[in-house]
Amino acid sequence: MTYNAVTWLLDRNVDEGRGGKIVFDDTVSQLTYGQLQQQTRRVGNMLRRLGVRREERVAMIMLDTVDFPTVFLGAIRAGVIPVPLNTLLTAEQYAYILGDCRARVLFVSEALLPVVKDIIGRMPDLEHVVVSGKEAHGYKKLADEIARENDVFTTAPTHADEPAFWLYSSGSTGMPKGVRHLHSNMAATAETYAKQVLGIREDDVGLSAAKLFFAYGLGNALTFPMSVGASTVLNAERPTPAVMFALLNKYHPSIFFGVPTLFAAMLNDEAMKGQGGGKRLRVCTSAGEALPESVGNAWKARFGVDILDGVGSTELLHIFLSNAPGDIKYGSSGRPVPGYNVRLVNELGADVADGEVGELLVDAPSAGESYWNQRAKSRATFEGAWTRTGDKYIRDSDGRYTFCGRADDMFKVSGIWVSPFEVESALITHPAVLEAAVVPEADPEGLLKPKAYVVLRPESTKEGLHEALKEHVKQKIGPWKYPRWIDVVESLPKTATGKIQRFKLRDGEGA
Ligand code: 3SK
Repeated sequence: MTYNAVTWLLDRNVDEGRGGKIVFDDTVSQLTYGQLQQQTRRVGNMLRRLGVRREERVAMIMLDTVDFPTVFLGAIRAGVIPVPLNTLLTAEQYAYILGDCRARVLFVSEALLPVVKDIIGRMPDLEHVVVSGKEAHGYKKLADEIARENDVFTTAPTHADEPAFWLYSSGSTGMPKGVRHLHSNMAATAETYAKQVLGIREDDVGLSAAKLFFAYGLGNALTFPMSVGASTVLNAERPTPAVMFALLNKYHPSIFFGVPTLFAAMLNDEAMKGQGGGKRLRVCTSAGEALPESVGNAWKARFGVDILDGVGSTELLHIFLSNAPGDIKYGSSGRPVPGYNVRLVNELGADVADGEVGELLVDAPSAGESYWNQRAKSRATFEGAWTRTGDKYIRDSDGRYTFCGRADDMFKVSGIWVSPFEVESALITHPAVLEAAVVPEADPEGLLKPKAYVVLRPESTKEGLHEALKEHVKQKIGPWKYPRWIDVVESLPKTATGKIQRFKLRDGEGA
């Protein structure tokens, strides 16, 4: 039995009569489901003409415009593997990944070409560069290449269990790893989280702050709307509060997919104080890092809608633990998404009881198959049906899960576990603190104690701050957990998905 993700995501919408409906609007161009179907068939023909064969990889360094879904879905239709990459990497990081995945074609947005120009000549497998934009700068221009083709194309007879696309996961250590996702994985995230938690429906209009190259953004802005024939606004710009408020007020999306730092920045932005969330907004989602309770409450008070905080991973493609409409507890990641089973285990692999900290393992219908060319890391992460997340969680007697930090970020003070996350959560309840990161630091005796890096709110002063913060934490969570040292910094080092990179602070390179 063959199964190609594009038949389910795209062709089904045309077959069901939505060919004339706009699916993507990037504020400059729009695409209907019917136009996208034609364009992806042309991309399939183009890839064949360029000599790309099934299962070979094509890299995408592309901004969120209508060209992204055209290339991504066109490649999948042809059985070719698209590898969307973070648009904020350095030339050397791109060189590593292009070499690792042996990309035959690079699709790149014109604005990002300067970053990769100098490495193109030294990628042994790379044969073509196709530029999305007005000028091709000596390479192939995407619009011209597509225009040369016709839209008759036989979709590759792929299998549901066959890799469809790769996403690179930037763990806390080592080089990024290519996670191989299967044709059936997109439908798995849509049928579970999108339909059963978000209740996504055909009349929804989505807006995602997370870009399409992130697993979170790919689900939010491509898989989920297309799974029900809905529409999405794409944003090629940096998601600043001003940009997001402008899009909310112009397009009135019904679902806004954000991240904690953005929600906090939007709430704190003085220039945008009177701005609303748009007249259709019915729900917001948050992922990437735990959403502080104070941000969830302030957002609900100002915009009248809840933020559903959840947690997902690149390895599992989207969210597997989430709060749900009518079942929200800010500060908690919620409950397992229907269709996902979770366990909390100790160092011996035994299940822990409610109220005890354990590592979170997930049995997921959307799990990646493996990391490309990384047997040891694949074995350590994908253990049969279970995927190890490396996240420490605690489950309360109501079945809700609360994040306690990364497995490798926890540390002991006087023999007692300290979760950096708990100390950070206490710090950001102080009115002077916008963001905080906590890492272990050895005292003169060589014993570990918490050290904090804090970003202050614009109006705060440093006078008396250190003592005030220490006292605040002692009061909130107990005397041994307070940070013995506090550094005030401009910003915290974070991954592309917004997770604090504590290992950089531990190694002294990030602040
Ligand atoms: O960081 C997350 O929580 C997340 C959520 C959905 C998909 C991917 C990721 C990394």
